[in-house]
Amino acid sequence: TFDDTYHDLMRKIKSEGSYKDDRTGTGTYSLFGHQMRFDLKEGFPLLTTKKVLFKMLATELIWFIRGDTNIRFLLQYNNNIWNEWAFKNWVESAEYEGPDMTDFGRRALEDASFNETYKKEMTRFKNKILEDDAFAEKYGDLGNVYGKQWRHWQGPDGSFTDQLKNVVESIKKNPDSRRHIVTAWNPAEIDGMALPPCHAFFQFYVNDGKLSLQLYQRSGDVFLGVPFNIASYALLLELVARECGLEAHEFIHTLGDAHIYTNHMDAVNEQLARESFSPPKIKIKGNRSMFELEYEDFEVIDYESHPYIKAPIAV
Ligand code: UFP
Repeated sequence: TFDDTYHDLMRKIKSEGSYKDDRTGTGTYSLFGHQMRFDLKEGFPLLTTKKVLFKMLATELIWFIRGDTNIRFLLQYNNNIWNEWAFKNWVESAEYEGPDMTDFGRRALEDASFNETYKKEMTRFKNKILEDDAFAEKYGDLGNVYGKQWRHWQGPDGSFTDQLKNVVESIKKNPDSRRHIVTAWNPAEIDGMALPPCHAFFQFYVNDGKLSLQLYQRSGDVFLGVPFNIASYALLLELVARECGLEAHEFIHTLGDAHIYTNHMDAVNEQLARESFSPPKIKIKGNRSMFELEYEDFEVIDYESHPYIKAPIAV
């Protein structure tokens, strides 16, 4: 099953991974280069040995596909995964006059009373993004993130490329092409980015009426990030296949630095001890183009899972 494919990676890191320090100061067990294959005929790869929040990855994917880079859209779905990046820009700006938020991520974990102040400031920030158009435009926009690279890639001469529309057109017109590529890795813009793209580069492949997608992910937090990344790209493959009148075949997930943070080991062992259920199915309702889809057009059918497992995120 899909869960086995994922559990194999966790087991392999446990047995063959080497200890490695990392940017966040947490420490990881890591190995370099691993590939997983998910055949979408078997269902939709939303893991069942822990609950994965489909709404979060689906609304994020729609956000990328729209080329939107402003967290306001995500907040409208109560999706908070990108908040910290926008909040950082706000509290570091000249206009911010609230309590000192220097190094808020680490301090919120270590200091309970600071955490209260931080949560209050974050709530105010979120409400202001939702209510105040000018504020949202100025402080909700993350700039050079996936949506921009997929839909408005800016070349050195200032011209824009819509990589996602182009790849859909090339799959339709010239299915045998070996150039069906989208890249979020834009070397000229990496320096100005808070988080250089993790899922950096993907390619489509057409054979016998079936479409496959391979992703190169340079860095994977195997416990927290990867389950999300698997479902997100499987969903993207479903959407592009539907758009092109093809059957969705394999999602191939290639990882560079595949790591488990040392403080996730107990959570990993808890998950490994669980038996999987059969995978759910995904339904895309109506006939809107993938570029106009709304979250309400998706339906996950028969998703049975073990409970969510909490683990600290490394920032
Ligand atoms: N990470 C993922 N998937 C993602 C994402 C981040 O696994 O989609 F955005 C993890 C990988 C790594 C950290 O643990 O976030 C990014 O840190 P770095 O840039 O140092 O690789």
